[in-house]
Amino acid sequence: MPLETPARIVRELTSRGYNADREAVTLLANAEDPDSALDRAVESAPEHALKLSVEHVRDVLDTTPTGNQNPSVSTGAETMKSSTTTVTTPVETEGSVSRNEARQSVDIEGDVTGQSTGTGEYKDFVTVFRDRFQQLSGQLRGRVNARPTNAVASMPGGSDAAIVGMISDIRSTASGHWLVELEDTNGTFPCLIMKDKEFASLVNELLLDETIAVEGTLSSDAGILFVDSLHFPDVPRTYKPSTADRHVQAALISDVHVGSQEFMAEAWSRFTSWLHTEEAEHIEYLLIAGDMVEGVGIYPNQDEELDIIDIFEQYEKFSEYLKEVPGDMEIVMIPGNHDAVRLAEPQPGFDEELRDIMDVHDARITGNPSMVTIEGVSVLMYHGVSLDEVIAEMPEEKASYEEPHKAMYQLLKKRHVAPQYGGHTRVAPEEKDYLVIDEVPDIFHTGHVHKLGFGKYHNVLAMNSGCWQSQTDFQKSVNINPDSGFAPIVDLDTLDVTVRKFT
Ligand code: D5M
Ligand code: FE
Ligand code: ZN
Repeated sequence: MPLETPARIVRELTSRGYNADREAVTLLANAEDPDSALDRAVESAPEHALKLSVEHVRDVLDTTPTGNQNPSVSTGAETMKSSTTTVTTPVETEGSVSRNEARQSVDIEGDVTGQSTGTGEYKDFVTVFRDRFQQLSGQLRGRVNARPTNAVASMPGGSDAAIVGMISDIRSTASGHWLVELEDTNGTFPCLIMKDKEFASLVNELLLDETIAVEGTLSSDAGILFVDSLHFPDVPRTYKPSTADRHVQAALISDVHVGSQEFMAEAWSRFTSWLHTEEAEHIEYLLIAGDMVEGVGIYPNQDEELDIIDIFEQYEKFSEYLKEVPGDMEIVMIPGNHDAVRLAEPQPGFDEELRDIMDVHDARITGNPSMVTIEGVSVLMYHGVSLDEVIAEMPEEKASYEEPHKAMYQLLKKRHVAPQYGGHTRVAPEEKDYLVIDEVPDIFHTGHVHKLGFGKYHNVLAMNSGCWQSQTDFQKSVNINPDSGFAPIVDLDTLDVTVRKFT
């Protein structure tokens, strides 16, 4: 089989257990006899090497009789433009450009890995909820003149008052108004939102357990607060995101689901081959927001659709696919609900055994969620299990599978990645609440719902990446049409987005 294209070189190297810098791949592809050049490069590779370096390949090529160094180039570019997306089939190009590894930078904060202290006892839940309340009420207190619920209860009837609390109950009254009960560390207080208030439509955005502030007037017996205004912790409207100081891009993906019969191996390889081309030379980061593998026993009857039934074999296969990614790209990944870590959030990054399996590419593995800063741009990575909940609880126009980024806006507004406790999202009690969005991110990256959608919320780029799995039987049964085989690319210097399709 001729090996004239970078894509084939990559696949061949991968099958032999090697990863390579893009420049090394290009050199091999441009060699007169790529087949034998690759053979020799692999044979003479240093012992224990996982990655073929440019220098090594150059040495190998220098010792060959030289000939025509021009590769055969096949171009098949086909570009379709919509208002926000460019959809292109990958092109194989010549040239030998390498990424600027010296300038790449990745910092990680808010990672629970190795920090977990929770034992799952009741007191731990009390601790984590207190911490959540402290963090979020702190964000709100500067904006209203709030008093504790017990102090409000002893104020004279008719006074103006403000409360910051977690929502412990939402009920509609017989006359169609809304009774929202707020809880703080001193007790609870009933707050009435009249249906004719201009902000009454905000009630359908409220989730149990989220922290809000209200201002209003007390009833004559000071037993209830008539709400005049409602505040979310929110992202300031004037938030100015940081950007990179050079033209560099990141591919934001998630939900690879290796091991599933529906994993789209061809689309994946088209994507990774494209990463080796000149068109992708500015893409220096690959962020993967969870669900690397299909896992086992995640959903009922899932085993009927498994291609690989052993979880470790799934990760081994995943790591084979990871090797196809150019060696000079930085990869950061977090787990999702299909991965082999605890389901409860915050989820720690993978354990040593799985890290060993996946260390082919020096990928950074961190917890779900984590704040990852790349070249000064902070990216909050969160798998997104709570999105199902937000979508289920809210009206279509505020959050839907068709516009998953709007559900993300709600999380930003509530400054918490899993505001409602006790539904789909399992929360593990820790000393601090890792799920609070304490710092506003420049980019918020999630996945999980297998739909592609993005947009800006108060200047923060919310990106829900699609998946690399075609429609499963379950998804067919509930009419979920996944967006499979897309790679959204973000310019880190402008936060502009281009979407590439690989199916
Ligand atoms: O889930 C992908 C999406 O599909 C996410 O919105 C949940 C939903 N999903 C998929 N399978 C099931 C089952 N069996 N029950 C309920 N919801 C499901 P992911 O977990 O990323 O595969
Ligand atoms: Fe998934
Ligand atoms: Zn998921």
